Amino acid sequence: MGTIVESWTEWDPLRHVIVGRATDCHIPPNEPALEAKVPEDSDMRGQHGKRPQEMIDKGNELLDNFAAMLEGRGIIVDRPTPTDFSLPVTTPDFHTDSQFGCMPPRDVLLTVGKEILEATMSYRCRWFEYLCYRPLMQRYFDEDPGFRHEAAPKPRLTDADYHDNYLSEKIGVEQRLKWAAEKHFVTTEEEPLFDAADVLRFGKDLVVQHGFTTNLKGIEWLKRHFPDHRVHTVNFPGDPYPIHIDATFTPLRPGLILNNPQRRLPDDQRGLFERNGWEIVDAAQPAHNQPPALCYSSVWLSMNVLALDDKTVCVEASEVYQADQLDKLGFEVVPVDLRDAYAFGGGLHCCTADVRREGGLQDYFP
Ligand code: DAV
Repeated sequence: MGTIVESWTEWDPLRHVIVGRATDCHIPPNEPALEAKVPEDSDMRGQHGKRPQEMIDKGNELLDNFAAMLEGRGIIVDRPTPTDFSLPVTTPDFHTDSQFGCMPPRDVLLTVGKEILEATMSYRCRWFEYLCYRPLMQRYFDEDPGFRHEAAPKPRLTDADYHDNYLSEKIGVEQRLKWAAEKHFVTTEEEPLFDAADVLRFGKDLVVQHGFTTNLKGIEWLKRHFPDHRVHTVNFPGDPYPIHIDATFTPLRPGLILNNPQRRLPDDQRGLFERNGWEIVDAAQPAHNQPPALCYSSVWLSMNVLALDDKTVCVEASEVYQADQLDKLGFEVVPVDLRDAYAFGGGLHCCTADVRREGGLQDYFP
């Protein structure tokens, strides 16, 4: 009863959120999009199958605690309904032997105003992940007469979607950085592709990362889909594995953005922010030298923080340098133990998706 879907930014006061689950999460078999993303020295190379149950239980415990903490602060929390991720995905165009999970709703669901848009995704193993959120979408549809439930066109994900020179275990970081600088990513321009976690919401402006999981056609599709927004394309040439913007570029409040110092926004893409007096500061160093075991993401999940409002930020509890920096920038820092859930698909921003934040549509870059 009484759901309202509406969220325009990453920092307005959070009132209702989805928190993912680690349940039944699988390491999917190899496929082109994964081949390009799994770091060359990763302990995940060559492995697939259901993740160890004790790690899943621990991940769920941390996600449940995070959800309970948010509820304790008066925020409504909903959870996805996992499907059976051991099932294969077969379409007329591709087959893969198992699926992924539903820990990072941020990758799948893009909330813009009163709309929640299901992203195309670009991994075959994540093709059906939206189904985990359909019970919630149906309920929001019934409860909120203003809710717009949208889905981007499902992609075909044939081999034509992937550059085959990325399909090698040994490319080397130097070559990857060269390709990133040339904007040569694993996904081709065959059809529109995007993950929701490549998009940041700044009121009337949407900032979208062009990289492995979002191609230029995907960004063009978003432009046509949101004609009342200004959609800006950014890329971060320092990132050899560019997926998702939320461990790279993190807006915290109007006028302030954290930027990963290894993945700086190029000077020629800073105009929008500089003209409007926004400050882009280097994020603090991560507290860890290595990601946890069986984790896709880099140590920069340190900056994958969740803003509860423009003065309060949830930071992973072991990320002491990031917490200290945010404290000095004037935020109330809420430490959240989540590191043992990183392996299921990310940090505090990844494992959530907005349903409602207070505040209406504003133009921050007039
Ligand atoms: O730095 O590995 C992680 C983003 C997860 N949504 C990284 C990017």
